[in-house]
Formats: sequence, structure tokens, C-alpha cells
Amino acid sequence: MMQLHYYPGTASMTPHILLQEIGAPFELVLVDRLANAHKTPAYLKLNPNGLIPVLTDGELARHGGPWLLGEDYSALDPFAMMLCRWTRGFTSAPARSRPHLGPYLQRVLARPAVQRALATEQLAPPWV
Ligand SMILES: N[C@@H](CCC(=O)N[C@@H](CS)C(=O)NCC(=O)O)C(=O)O
Repeated sequence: MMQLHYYPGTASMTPHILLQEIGAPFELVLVDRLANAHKTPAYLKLNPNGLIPVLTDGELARHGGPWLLGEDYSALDPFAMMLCRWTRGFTSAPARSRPHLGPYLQRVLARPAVQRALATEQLAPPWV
């Protein structure tokens, strides 16, 4: 099951709301920001940037359909691809290495519009 590591009112609100929207099963894990829990070695293993949130994968794309919202490709898919792309330099567990995220990202990358945008911006592989 997905786990959203969150702290109330922070940047974790967006994925929290989206998870509520899609009705996917997930667990909330409170990151005690006031106690700097997002700077502990355990948390930094999840997110080397030491920022909240972290969404741990496991069941993504199992709530039905190839895209984040199900059967229909939406603006969330390139947005998710962009965010995942920013993890491509992580030495541990970049998004592409996740069991469900990896194939999902390949589906997004395979879209002609995505390929045209990447080519126009002259971005070299690895794209995610
Ligand atoms: N673009 C990032 C922004 C994350 C971010 O800036 N999180 C803030 C909380 S809103 C944070 O963890 N700041 C570090 C701190 O509070 O020490 C995302 O959306 O994941």
C-alpha cells in the first residue's frame, strides 16, 4: 500500500488531496516536522532532499488503468513524470526503479507529445 509521509498544511497537501480524489488505498505517516523528523537518517533514505512529502510506492497504478487517474490520461501524468524525473540522480531508489512507477513512467515517456517536448527541449536520456 502507498504511504504518504506528511505534515499538516505543507506541500504534502497536494498528493494527499489527489489520493483522496482517486480513492486509492493509502496510509498517512506523520513526519514530525517540528522535531526535524525529515532530517533524520531514516527519512533521508526516503528523500535525500529532506523535504516533506514522500510518497512511497507499492500499489501505484493498481487502482485501475494505465494512468494516474485511471483510464484517462490527464495533466497529472506529465506532472508526475516531471516530478519523478527530478529523482533520476538519486543514488538510491530513483522513481524509475520502483516496481509500479517504472513501467508507468515508460508509458508516459512513450507518448508522442512527451517525446516531442523532450526533443524540443533537447533533453538527453535518461529522461527519468
Ligand atoms: N517541491 C517540493 C517541495 C517540498 C517542500 O518544500 N516541503 C517543505 C514543507 S512545505 C519542507 O519539507 N521544507 C523543509 C523544512 O521544513 O525544513 C514538493 O512538492 O515535494
